Amino acid sequence: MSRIVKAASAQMGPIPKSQSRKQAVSRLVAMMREAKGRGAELVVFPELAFTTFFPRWMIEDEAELESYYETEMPGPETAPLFEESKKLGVGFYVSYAELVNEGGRRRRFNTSIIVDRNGEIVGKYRKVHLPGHSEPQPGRVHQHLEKRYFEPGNLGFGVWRAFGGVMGMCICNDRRWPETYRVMGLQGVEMIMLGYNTPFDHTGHADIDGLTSFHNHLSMQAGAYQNSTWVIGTAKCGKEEGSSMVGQSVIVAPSGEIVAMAATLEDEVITANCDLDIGKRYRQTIFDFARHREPEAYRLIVERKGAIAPPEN
Ligand code: CDV
Repeated sequence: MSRIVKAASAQMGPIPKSQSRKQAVSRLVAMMREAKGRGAELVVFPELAFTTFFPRWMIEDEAELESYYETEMPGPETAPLFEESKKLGVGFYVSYAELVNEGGRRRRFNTSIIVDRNGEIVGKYRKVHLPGHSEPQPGRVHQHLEKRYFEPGNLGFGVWRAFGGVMGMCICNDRRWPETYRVMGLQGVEMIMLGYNTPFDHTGHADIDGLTSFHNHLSMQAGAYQNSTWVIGTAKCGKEEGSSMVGQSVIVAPSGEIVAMAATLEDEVITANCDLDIGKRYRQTIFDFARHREPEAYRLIVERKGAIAPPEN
């Protein structure tokens, strides 16, 4: 018997600085309704989906900076999304800037959650791989100050039983790192959800930046295939406050094939029927971890006891 998750990726066009949370949430609600109309039970929204991508600016005024963070989830302005989720019976993934009192101090994380079809939070993740810098870089038109505004996530890469399968999540830059997928793969993940904000000028090197779209898909397709999992990657894209960001949100099958892709740089919903048992076939054959992985060999390499030194002659 196949296990189908009817899933959607709800890509967002730019959120201008002047746009309120309320307006951003109403865009998300509209896309959730559209996804439901197309039969979806799960919608994946972008990274930092309630505000503009504020790490592109050096913000010295603390009150202004903190205005981009959520201190509760749901809060008064984000609650309509949870209410709609419950009303429609549609779950979702969303990412937001989190401000929390933890361990006796104020802490800031780039966070995502999985919400079930009853509008209840079932999983929480905090971004591990923070790109960019902690100090503004001279000569850059747009900064990328995630290392200033967030600390690395402290929740690991968990998985959760939801939507009839084993669900995992990560956020944006995490998608480029094989460890992200593998840690979840070792826990039997069947679907990984992620959101991203990826400017086309992120390294400042034309040869690398020119491959932004290719590397976006390459990372997710490789992660999906090598870990026998569905991957749903959702962009916030288009020209936001002068910064151009990649779109091409995708739903990737465990084969590594893209089965749905956004065609615009605006708010756009794409859907696919994701059969979780496709992943099972890959996990039982080419990527049967128990039969084919060689943890002892990996350990030796990591400890530099073997396999690194070239032969004597
Ligand atoms: N928001 C991100 O994490 N963006 C990074 C860029 C800066 C490289 C990404 O990996 O897409």
